[in-house]
Amino acid sequence: MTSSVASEKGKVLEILHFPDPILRKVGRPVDGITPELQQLAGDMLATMYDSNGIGLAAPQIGKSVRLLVMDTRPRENGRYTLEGLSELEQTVPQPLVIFNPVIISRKGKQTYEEGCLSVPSYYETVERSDIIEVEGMGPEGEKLKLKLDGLMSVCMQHEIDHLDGKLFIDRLSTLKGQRLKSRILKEGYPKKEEEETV
Ligand code: QAP
Ligand code: CO
Repeated sequence: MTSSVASEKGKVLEILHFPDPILRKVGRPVDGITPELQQLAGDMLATMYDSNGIGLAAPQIGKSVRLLVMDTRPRENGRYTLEGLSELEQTVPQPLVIFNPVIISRKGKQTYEEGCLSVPSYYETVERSDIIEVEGMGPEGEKLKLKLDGLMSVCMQHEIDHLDGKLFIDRLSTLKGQRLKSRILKEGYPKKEEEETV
């Protein structure tokens, strides 16, 4: 793996859950890459892998900065494969670390049953753009321009929402969203042992 981000050595951080108010703050852009930000990206990857996630945004671990990490590659007994990834997805380096990501074009629509490490055990279908182009800065300060489809596109849009203080449960119909939020506020989240799809 040729990534300067030592995900294996990163610290596992605590993930904030809805309704934590930090998840509602808009993240500030980073000016330039620092060793602290590179360390943060490594810790976020470690945290994401530890929870079996495919994407994590800095506000989810309490940092209001415009940084997200992603790895949507299928994992087979500890190994990554590119099987099942679309042609476009195979062209994108993963794990992906991106600062200040901006969507510069969108095409078409797709739906996906999304979950979120900040809303554990709840899954709902969300409609988003199909193909997107994203610009941002990589972990060495290099300019990134990515074209994404499929799961990587969904995940990027979901994670950029976090940078704007938005959650996937805000993108459901008004009634569905309100019901889900009050249910979570009343019942909370299942404990790890009894975790199941609700
Ligand atoms: C966002 O979500 C996403 O409830 C990333 O018990 C989701 O990594 C993008 C997870 C779907 C695209 C499609 C959720 C793990 C992980 C849970 C995640 C859970 C354990 C969610
Ligand atoms: Co999320």
